[in-house]
Amino acid sequence: MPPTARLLSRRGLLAAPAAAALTLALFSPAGSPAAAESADAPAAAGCATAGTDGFCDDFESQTGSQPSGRWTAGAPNCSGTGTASVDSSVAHSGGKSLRINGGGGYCNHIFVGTPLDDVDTSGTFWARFQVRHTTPLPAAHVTFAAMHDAGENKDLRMGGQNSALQWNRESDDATLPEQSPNGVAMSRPLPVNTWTCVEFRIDGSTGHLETWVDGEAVPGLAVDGTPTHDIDGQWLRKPGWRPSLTDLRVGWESYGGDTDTLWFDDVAVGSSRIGC
Ligand SMILES: [Ca+2]
Repeated sequence: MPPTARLLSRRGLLAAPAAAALTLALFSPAGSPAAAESADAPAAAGCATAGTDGFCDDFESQTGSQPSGRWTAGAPNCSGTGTASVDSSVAHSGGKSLRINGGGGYCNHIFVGTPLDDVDTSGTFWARFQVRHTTPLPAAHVTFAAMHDAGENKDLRMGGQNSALQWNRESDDATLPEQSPNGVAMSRPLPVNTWTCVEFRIDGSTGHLETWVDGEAVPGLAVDGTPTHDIDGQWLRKPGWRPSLTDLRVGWESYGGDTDTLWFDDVAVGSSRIGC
């Protein structure tokens, strides 16, 4: 509440609802980005308001320490110290989440994945997960989510580089945004020791992609089909990329020596925006 409204409210000159309305009038002009975002993003708590298609998993039905059901833990190519488990002490919803102890170096990677059979990825589909971690994204490249692209038989990866979030296409190592200072500045870090809502939309028919963090679009993490220097210029140099995504994995892969501990919860995919 701005000082004027607070003062009027405290003096009894404005009832609380009127003061709130004044606050909105002063700080939320119609058509502002904040107003548009709140209109676009449905409120969601855990899996309560997930859509009717796709899936949402809050991990509450997991009964053991090893992920089961739709989830399979694995370490492609080689394995080491990375581990995945169901954690009953840290959760975004309910009492359970998925915990990743991510080791440094490629062969200490670990992922927990699910097929994307529930959702049509040939057109637009949406994904949302809650993530919490202990260590700021490092300078070196890391991945904490990946999807298998059957068209390229390679992964589409989400992670970090230069301390900010990034997408990476394994087939040609293109990054989104470009890793120039201007590009990195149009992404953002992933906060530590708090839950962060990550949403993305991918259109398999156009290769377009958008990303939101805590409900806010991240301009550097978007492909719109028109090459933009520092953002999707490098990405679009590969013509005709139309991902055919068959699974969703969360975990940790470190191409330098960086380690992290991460928790994932309320992982959802669907044909419409799920919200946070
Ligand atoms: Ca949970």
